[in-house]
Amino acid sequence: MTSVNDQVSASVAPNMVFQNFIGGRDCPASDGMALDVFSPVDGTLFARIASGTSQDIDEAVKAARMAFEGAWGKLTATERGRLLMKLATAVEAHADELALLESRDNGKPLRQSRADAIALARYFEFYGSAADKLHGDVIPYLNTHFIGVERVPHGVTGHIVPWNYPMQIFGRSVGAALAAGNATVVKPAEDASLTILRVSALAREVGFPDGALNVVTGLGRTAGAALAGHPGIDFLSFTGSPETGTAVQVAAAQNHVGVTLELGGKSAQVVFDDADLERALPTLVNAIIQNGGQTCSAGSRLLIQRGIFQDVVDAVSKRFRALRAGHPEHEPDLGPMINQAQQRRVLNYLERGRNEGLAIVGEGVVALDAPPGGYYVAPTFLAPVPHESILTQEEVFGPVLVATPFDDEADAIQLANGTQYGLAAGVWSRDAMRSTRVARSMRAGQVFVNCYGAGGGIELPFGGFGRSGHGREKGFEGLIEFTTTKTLVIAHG
Ligand code: TXE
Repeated sequence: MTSVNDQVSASVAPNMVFQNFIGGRDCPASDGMALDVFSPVDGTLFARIASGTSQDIDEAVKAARMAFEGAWGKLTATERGRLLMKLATAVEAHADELALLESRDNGKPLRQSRADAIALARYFEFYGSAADKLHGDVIPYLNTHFIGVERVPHGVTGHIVPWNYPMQIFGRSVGAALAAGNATVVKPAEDASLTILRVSALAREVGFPDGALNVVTGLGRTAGAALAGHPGIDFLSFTGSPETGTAVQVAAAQNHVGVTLELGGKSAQVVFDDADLERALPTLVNAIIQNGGQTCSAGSRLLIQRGIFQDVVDAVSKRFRALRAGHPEHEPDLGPMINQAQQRRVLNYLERGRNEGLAIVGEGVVALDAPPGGYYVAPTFLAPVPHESILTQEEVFGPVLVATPFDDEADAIQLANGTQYGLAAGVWSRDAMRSTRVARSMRAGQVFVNCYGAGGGIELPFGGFGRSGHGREKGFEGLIEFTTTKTLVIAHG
């Protein structure tokens, strides 16, 4: 029997081009061009993907429209749900293969990739089982009329997915869209397309009608922009940077369609002087180290009450010094950054922090097993960092944590809410009244008390305020986003 390792090694090679998936078929780019994909693990050429064109996007939108008006659109909600459940089972059965593929393509530690694959299966299960529970309403109105409000899909939805959690973000957005009855066109990130292509092949195997799910790989500025601006798209979902989010929203506005934007954050964890530190410390560190800090909801700012500031800084520094960035298949604390541009971006932020005179108080290592060409960054903890610092205000998207002291509850709330972002927040205190008060004052889409990022969060509405974007994904709220209503007014007397 071939091992998962042999299987994945045989399926990916620098001379192999992974094709688009349009109308149930693997298709090369319309102009035959392909993009090189470099492995973040060692910087070598690792695979090639189709460099999708606007013509490919057009083909994919047409295929989706045909499915929506044809075989896919004719299924009942229960039948759609069953297909998603079958896909969930298939993803779970292939979790080891998907995890290894993701770790090689994206550089995530294997355990994180595996967790992503399991979360993807759970998204399909959650949305599959919700598909036929999406009820409409009846409105009491004139006695002579019956009013029904039906929940209907938008039609053809476009999904622009980033590279940091390809499987999870694909699952939360495409899973919900399909459950609601939309046909979908997906543009994965150029640095992490392979698991999404593999899952699309599994969708074909379990019986999804051709065209219900289409994937066009390639560059954001070509394939991504063509998808965002395509007049045949009825709704868009985007996760990525605020700058690209603006371009996607402008494109959506030109076509008068809605869009959900999830654009990252600068989330604070507030540690009061009565916090259970034994419980808090591992979570405070993990919240920034998970996925190398390339997590939209990373806990990238610590706000610590002044009386315990130095003690907590010392304890976090100690933990940082034990952290190891290394080869994703050797169980490191974190793998490499996704690409050289992201590695440079993080190092550049650290340089700017040094220029501001900030002190590094805890630094991990790049392990000896990290191949020299890979995009590794040592985890870095800086304290004290003023609230106005660039490192406190801007999303670094790397393993960089900053700590700022605060005096009292009002001060903590003001600092926590004092960036342009508003995605997540954490509060650590044994005082239930205080932690509830503070949590309710946070301008963030999710607030955790005495925990952070607990569970996979598949069932929990997620999204931001301000620069973190708008609209909600995950949970039942995420399903609603992929529908609109149709009101039927029926005269009967
Ligand atoms: O993002 P982009 P990048 C943040 C994070 C990171 C920064 C830059 O701070 O350091 O963004 O990352 C597609 N029209 N986040 O450059 O460009 C692109 O192909 C349509 C936070 O990778 O936003 C990819 O599929 N699409 C974040 C996706 O957009 C376009 C996750 C995201 O890429 C496009 C990732 C265009 N003109 C980065 N240009 C989070 N919220 O979790 C690019 N794309």
